Amino acid sequence: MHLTSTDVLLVIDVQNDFLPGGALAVPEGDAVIAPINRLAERVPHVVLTQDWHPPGHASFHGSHPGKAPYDIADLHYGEQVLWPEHCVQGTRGAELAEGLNTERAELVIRKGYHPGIDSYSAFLEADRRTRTGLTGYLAERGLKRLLLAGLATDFCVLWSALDARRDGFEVFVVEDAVRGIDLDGSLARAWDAMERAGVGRVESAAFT
Ligand code: VGL
Ligand code: ZN
Repeated sequence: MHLTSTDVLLVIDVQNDFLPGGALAVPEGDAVIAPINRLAERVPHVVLTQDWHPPGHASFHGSHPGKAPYDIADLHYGEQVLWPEHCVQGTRGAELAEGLNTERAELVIRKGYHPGIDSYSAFLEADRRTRTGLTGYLAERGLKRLLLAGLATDFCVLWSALDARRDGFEVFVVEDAVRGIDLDGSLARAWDAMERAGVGRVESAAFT
């Protein structure tokens, strides 16, 4: 696939807590690092996201007495999966993965920092009203095509891909540079939803 000057590698949540041994480990999560690092040397622009929750965040099961990890809660904006406590601001688990090449990152956008609102998407928070600013940033810089990589395929990558399409970007997910959590079939549903939304799939080897 031919790269152009308006292409961006958008790397979602490659943070210690999502890697093996982390608080919300994604199976094989560390396998995304090598292909992302290769892509980061080739794609003209690189933007990273960082899940960045305050202690006691509404997406943590511990913030809801009687709830267990992966239960569903009814929050003011709708249903929310309750996660183990993860990516707490300032902790080691919230840091970007050690092996991740961040040198070419032009922007690191943090999300999920409002105490009462989660944000899987890099663009629009879970209340579906609060914007992160990323659409404006990309638009103002004339960046048009997004290559998505990172964690997790069926949550933050999925929601970011769908919102990017809604905001008019061309979107490809780099298949070997993402890994999923897969709660009750969520991974297959995610690929399906992305296909229906016009999200393309590509292998990192297509950019060598
Ligand atoms: C994520 C669950 C909770 C993700 C973030 O990065 O996919 N998943 N917070
Ligand atoms: Zn989170």
